[in-house]
Amino acid sequence: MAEISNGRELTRRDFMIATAAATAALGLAGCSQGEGENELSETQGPEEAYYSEEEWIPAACWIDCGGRCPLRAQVKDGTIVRVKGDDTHEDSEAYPQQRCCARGRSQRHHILAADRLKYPMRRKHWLPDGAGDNTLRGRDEWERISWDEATELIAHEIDRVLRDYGNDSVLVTDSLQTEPHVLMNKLGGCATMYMVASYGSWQNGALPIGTGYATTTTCLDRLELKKADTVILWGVNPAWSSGGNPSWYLRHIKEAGTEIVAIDPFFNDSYAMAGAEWVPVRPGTDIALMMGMLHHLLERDTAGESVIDWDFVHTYTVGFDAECMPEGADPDENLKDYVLGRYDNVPKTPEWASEICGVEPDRIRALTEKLALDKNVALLTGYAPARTFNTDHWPQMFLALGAAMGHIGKSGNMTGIGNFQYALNGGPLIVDNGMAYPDLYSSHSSIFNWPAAGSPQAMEDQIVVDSKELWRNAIPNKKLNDYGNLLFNMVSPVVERDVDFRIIWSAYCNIVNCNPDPLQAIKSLREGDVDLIIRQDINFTPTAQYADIVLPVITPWERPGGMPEFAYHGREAVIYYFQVMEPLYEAKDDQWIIKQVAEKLGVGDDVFPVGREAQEFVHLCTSTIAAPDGTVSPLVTITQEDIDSYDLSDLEAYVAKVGEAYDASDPDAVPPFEIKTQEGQISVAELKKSGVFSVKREEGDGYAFIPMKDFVDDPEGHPLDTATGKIEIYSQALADMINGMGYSTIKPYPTYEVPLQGYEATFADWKSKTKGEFPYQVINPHYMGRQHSTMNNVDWLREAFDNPVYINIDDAAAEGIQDGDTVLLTAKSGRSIRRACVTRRLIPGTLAMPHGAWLAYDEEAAVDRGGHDNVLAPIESTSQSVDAYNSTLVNIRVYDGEPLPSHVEEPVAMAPVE
Ligand SMILES: Nc1nc2c(c(=O)[nH]1)N[C@H]1C(S)=C(S)[C@@H](COP(=O)(O)OP(=O)(O)OC[C@H]3O[C@@H](n4cnc5c(=O)[nH]c(N)nc54)[C@H](O)[C@@H]3O)O[C@H]1N2
Ligand SMILES: Nc1nc2c(c(=O)[nH]1)N[C@H]1C(S)=C(S)[C@@H](COP(=O)(O)OP(=O)(O)OC[C@H]3O[C@@H](n4cnc5c(=O)[nH]c(N)nc54)[C@H](O)[C@@H]3O)O[C@H]1N2
Ligand code: SF4
Ligand SMILES: [Mo]
Repeated sequence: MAEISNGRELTRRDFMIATAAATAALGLAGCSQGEGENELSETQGPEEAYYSEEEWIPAACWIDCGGRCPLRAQVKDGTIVRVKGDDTHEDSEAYPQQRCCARGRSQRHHILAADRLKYPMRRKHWLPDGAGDNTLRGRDEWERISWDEATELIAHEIDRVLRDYGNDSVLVTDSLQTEPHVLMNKLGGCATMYMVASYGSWQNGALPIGTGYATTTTCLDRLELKKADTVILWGVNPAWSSGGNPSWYLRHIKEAGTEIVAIDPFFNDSYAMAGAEWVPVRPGTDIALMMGMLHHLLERDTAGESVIDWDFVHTYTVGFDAECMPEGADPDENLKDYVLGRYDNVPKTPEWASEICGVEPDRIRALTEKLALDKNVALLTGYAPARTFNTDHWPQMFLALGAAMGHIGKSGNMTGIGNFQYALNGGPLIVDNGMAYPDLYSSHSSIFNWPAAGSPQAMEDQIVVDSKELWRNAIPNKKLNDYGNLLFNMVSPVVERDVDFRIIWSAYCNIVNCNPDPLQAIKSLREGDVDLIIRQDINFTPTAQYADIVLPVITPWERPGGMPEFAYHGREAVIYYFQVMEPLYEAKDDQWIIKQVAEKLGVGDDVFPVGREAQEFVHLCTSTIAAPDGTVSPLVTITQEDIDSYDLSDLEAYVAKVGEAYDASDPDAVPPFEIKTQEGQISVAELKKSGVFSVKREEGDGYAFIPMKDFVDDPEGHPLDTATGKIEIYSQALADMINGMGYSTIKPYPTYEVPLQGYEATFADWKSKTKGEFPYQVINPHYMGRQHSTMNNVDWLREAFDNPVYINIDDAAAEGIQDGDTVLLTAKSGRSIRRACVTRRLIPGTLAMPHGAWLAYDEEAAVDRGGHDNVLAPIESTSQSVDAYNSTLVNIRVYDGEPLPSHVEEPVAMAPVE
């Protein structure tokens, strides 16, 4: 077992290069960064390693950042001495290197960190059979236990709870199929979770109106984006939240002479890099802004100007005006008349919009010029603006604005999502990394392919809970407002159900950290009847800290390699990685853990019948490349020699078993996987050597992607998947779905709803504009220095990216706050302290608190010292129950307690068992 502690082998030079590059490229001017001499200077390693020709081995970067970049690790005597990015070929626009970001370059400091979980641990006052003291969760002592004890205790508890309470009492807390789901499904099923965290109101607001919520289906590809005259970036920040190549694509778009406009409360680093014109807008007010723009256009239209593409509107949409209503709908329920104020006597003029959104009326009018009919315009947004209360009409209003000017379905035009995975480069995957298991088909996520993913429970019967319902209702009241399975868009009218969660089994999602109101979560966990919380994790994250049994897991650096679970690396590249080090301490593979528990439960050893080595082989065989016409063929050439080089005995046995059940007469049945040679584009040896395969792109290569082009070219032949076959600016399906959930109700067409927590709610009196108790709106930009909570422990990243709260310079002056002051933020749900970064890059009245820092709650002082965004975030729900982090209401003042040190000097939670 390799014993490597934090930073031991790192050189000062490593550190200097990484931080200098990162801060130079992305640091915000005017903010205090860490000042201390870095600790790593004591840890001199072999300086010559930097220059040596030691072999570079392809290594994984796997976190949920939206990217998948190939890393290359230099290994010496079993230790990673350096990490670099893709330099396998010259960099060019047609054939870019798949470059990694500062987080990828810092993975060593994540994996080799001193706070790695080392051994299985059990909370001292936890006892089996529900007999322990749960009030001590998060403040108890820990003791080291053996794997045998840990898995025995878990098996005992699962067996007991299944017998006494049934399958619905075991909650596995991730919305994807994780390893614990696989076992629970074999045991008859379990309750699972749905995250309303990510896509905001695009998640359920997009499909019913005829668009999508993914970049792959709604964004132009990177070469098509260059054909736009204007790109409107509406709340997107690839420089921070889409690492890898997207920022570079943005640079090419800029260099093509494209005008770039940014509509955002925050002048982020992407806009700065692209030299964008910034239109500062208040959080959660974009619908009002869009309505103000549309009102101006309608007025000019009435005056006889040709500013609206009525042909487009009437051919491709329903509900925009009384002339194109869907059958059966009241013509007096259309967007145009609503915006003109015919229903509520409130014309949604630029002046009306300005009072809400903060953009001056003339600027709102001028903004419409950017979308002019005779221009190619890309209206490109992300999820952040829709992660606010009462924004169910965001996608619909956005589509309406794009449709009004016909910026849909044509070369150089789009109205859609272009952030996160595949940012600024939409379109179906050209190369795809296949799947890990041979018997079920899914092109994107092999997690869904795990055996027994389908449980004996019918999907409609499975209990699915979102985090807000879990903490505020299901645990304390044993009641659940059940509205079906949102993940699969299987929403049904709400019914109240009794629930009694006795075991929470949590791998991956950091549930105590990344969901609103962790203080309510902790209260529920201490006071409710959950008998056991199991946490599998890499570091001692907040979810581990509040658990009962903690299990250390290995990372993709420490287990047999292969291809990543998700093909997020963009449509043009696939990557391959190796195991680059031995597992640290007693950390184990998630699949190994599940097998041990399964064995103790007598389920047999076939929970994961195909091991990692064979899973890697299946990935290689099933990875594909698409021709420009969409025809798919194998990507990797597999020779008999390749087959012989793998131990495939488990795969052979499994395939034989699956094959027995295959019914060739069933047209839906997938033929059994065959272990055979195949001809592809790259050999296994070549792929393994470089760790990456990319497709060269050029204008006219046939891979151009224009969302909705088929529909716009031939609306009859290629109708959209909606009730009317058109873009539904009036969507009964949307309204029915959301109204059925039982929170607030919406109309079938876009209206402006005053948000539960939004700009208006910052006032005690709106008319006189008298501010209330919580006068500021907080947003949570996804932060360069970590990926959600992951890597918050990394010293390099902490030093490169301090973790302040950003405040506008005028607000700071009004509050008596200086740059670097420690400030206290107070919201309805909790309090947090941070150092202030005073900036001109934020609209007044808004604060930006980077997302994902770990909760470090001081119970005595009732304050979080970790800079944790969710301590402030509201646990309430409106309409589709989006987690509404991006307009959390707070007040801010200089903190009168101990000032905070810089981020790199802040303590990292350490597993107490050494
Ligand atoms: N480094 C890093 N990268 C990540 C992640 C991470 O945690 N760290 N998380 C990944 C995940 S899972 C996701 S879902 C994506 C998230 O990525 P996004 O959904 O794009 O979210 P953010 O990066 O938070 O915000 C993008 C921009 O929207 C702006 N914004 C916020 N609220 C509003 C609003 O109301 N109106 C307007 N117009 N703009 C607004 C912010 O100021 C910011 O400039 O990022 C992914 N990438
Ligand atoms: N306030 C606020 N909250 C937010 C957001 C926001 O903008 N503001 N954004 C939201 C968004 S968009 C999202 S997607 C969610 C994300 O929420 P989460 O998915 O909960 O966030 P992560 O930090 O990615 O959690 C991943 C966890 O999995 C662990 N992990 C990584 N690899 C492995 C592995 O191989 N095995 C095991 N067992 N564990 C592993 C990591 O250590 C980490 O603890 O957060 C949401 N929360
Ligand atoms: S963008 Fe994501 S996958 Fe790529 S190096 Fe950064 S953290 Fe890793
Ligand atoms: Mo997300």
